[in-house]
Amino acid sequence: MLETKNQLKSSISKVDAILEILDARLPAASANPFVNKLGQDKAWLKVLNKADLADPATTMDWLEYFRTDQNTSATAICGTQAGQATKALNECVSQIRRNKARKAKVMVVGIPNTGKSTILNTLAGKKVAKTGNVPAVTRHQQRTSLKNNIDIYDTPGILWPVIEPKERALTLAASGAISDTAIDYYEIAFFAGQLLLERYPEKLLERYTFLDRRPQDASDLIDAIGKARGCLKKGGVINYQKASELMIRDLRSGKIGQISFETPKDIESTNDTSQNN
Ligand SMILES: Nc1nc2c(ncn2[C@@H]2O[C@H](COP(=O)(O)OP(=O)(O)OP(=O)(O)O)[C@@H](O)[C@H]2O)c(=O)[nH]1
Ligand SMILES: [Mg+2]
Repeated sequence: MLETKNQLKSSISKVDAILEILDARLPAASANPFVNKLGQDKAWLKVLNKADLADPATTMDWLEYFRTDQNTSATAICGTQAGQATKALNECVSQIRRNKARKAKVMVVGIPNTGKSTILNTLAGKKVAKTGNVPAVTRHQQRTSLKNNIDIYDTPGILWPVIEPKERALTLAASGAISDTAIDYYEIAFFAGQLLLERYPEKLLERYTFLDRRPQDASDLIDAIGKARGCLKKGGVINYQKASELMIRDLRSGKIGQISFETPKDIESTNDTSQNN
């Protein structure tokens, strides 16, 4: 971990610009606090990727929050869309003060599974980096030369050793940024289920048509999914692990709809609470 951090610190010092790839569904929880402290003198663009999976209205609120409250450049994209990825890269490169004859060096950073390598492939117009829907696919830094005199560097996603508070760890786990073996599936599904019931109950009813009413709580929801989808153990007992996996898979793939796990208001209320304590 320390080695990765030191490597990153030294790599960042050698580039002109940073594309910080966040998950649009969780732009605060997916921001690495360590990365934010590095390279403050660099051109910097926050990219809210996977915007196709996030609630569009909440993404607009996040962009407003970053641009206005944080005075930071930010954009939202779907990393597989060439037009959107190129626009983000150009926005980032345009911030660099350089002699145009010199190559611009841009580094893509972020936590695991936010879509860094996908964006790189989209920008390159061919598969130059391995991608996958599990964390820690990229193992080494990799340079790719793009058009317009730009060199882009893909990096392995990094997390920090202790993720606190627990809610943040669960948000990251629900999105797929933390390995599925790190936290109990039922706990992730329970957390995600509560969030869905509070914020997107209508989407749940649309996806799970077998629900004839809004479930009382997340355990009621997981129970209903287990029964309807035949996640049963011997003797007809519900297999909660399987039912949880099923729900999380639906959530991650967007089958429940465009879902944002957090809003700027959540951050403001967390800040207010910590200031009052
Ligand atoms: N729906 C959607 N999926 C995306 C988008 N960008 C990437 N993905 C998917 O997200 C998963 C992770 O993508 P990667 O590009 O491997 O992520 P990474 O940030 O390089 O991950 P590490 O190398 O593990 O740090 C893959 O299944 C991609 O297909 C996007 O904009 N929308
Ligand atoms: Mg990668």
